[in-house]
Amino acid sequence: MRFDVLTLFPDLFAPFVEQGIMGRAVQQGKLDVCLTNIRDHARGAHRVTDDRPYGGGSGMVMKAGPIVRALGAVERISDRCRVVLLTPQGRLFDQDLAWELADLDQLILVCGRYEGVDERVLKGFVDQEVSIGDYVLSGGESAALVVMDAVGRLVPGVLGSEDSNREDSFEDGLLEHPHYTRPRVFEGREVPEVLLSGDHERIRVWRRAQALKRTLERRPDLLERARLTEEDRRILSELK
Ligand code: 6GU
Repeated sequence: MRFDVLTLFPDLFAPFVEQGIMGRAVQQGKLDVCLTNIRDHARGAHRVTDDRPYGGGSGMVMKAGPIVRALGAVERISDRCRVVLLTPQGRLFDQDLAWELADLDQLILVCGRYEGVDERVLKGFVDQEVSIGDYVLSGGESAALVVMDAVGRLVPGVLGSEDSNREDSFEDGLLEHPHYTRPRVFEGREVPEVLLSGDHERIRVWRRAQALKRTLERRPDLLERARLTEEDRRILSELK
């Protein structure tokens, strides 16, 4: 899968693209990350990319021209391609949208800066607006990294073992059970006995109950959409 990022700050992306899971996937050719500096498509000696808002008010607005020309310069490798603008006005990003985007061959991420982007970029040049949460960022760059991380790891072959996705938080709509590793006692705190028992069925049931308990306590909203088995419902009614 290919990601294209249109940004005024392409240098911000290097450490994420070069290291960790993403770095390995790029080296293995499973992911491709192409950075376009929007300023390279601005005109005039000063390469201006923003201007004052019509109607007045504080802050600056990103000009349509440089963004639209930058989009025009991006090579389209497939029809299975989507142009996404990162903006707090967008659809809330979640695991369902991550799966949907992971099915594409190419995802073009446009990072807004300043107070916003000229509205005329949205009509005809952008397929979808996406927000990563209800808080204010100073630009879409960190949001683009979040989207690339969440989407990239769903691309086949990017994670070591294919099914590590399935066990992750949110894949069945629940928070994860707690994890422990050595030592068995850390500053007087012991690992739960069940995890040392070697009884795989007991461990499975305990973990599931822990996941349900945490979700009930911390994110009860998730339970309404979670995929629950009969066993899950029995455990939940006991917890309540
Ligand atoms: Cl995608 N961009 C900006 N600027 N702020 C945000 C956001 C995106 N998502 C949440 N806040």
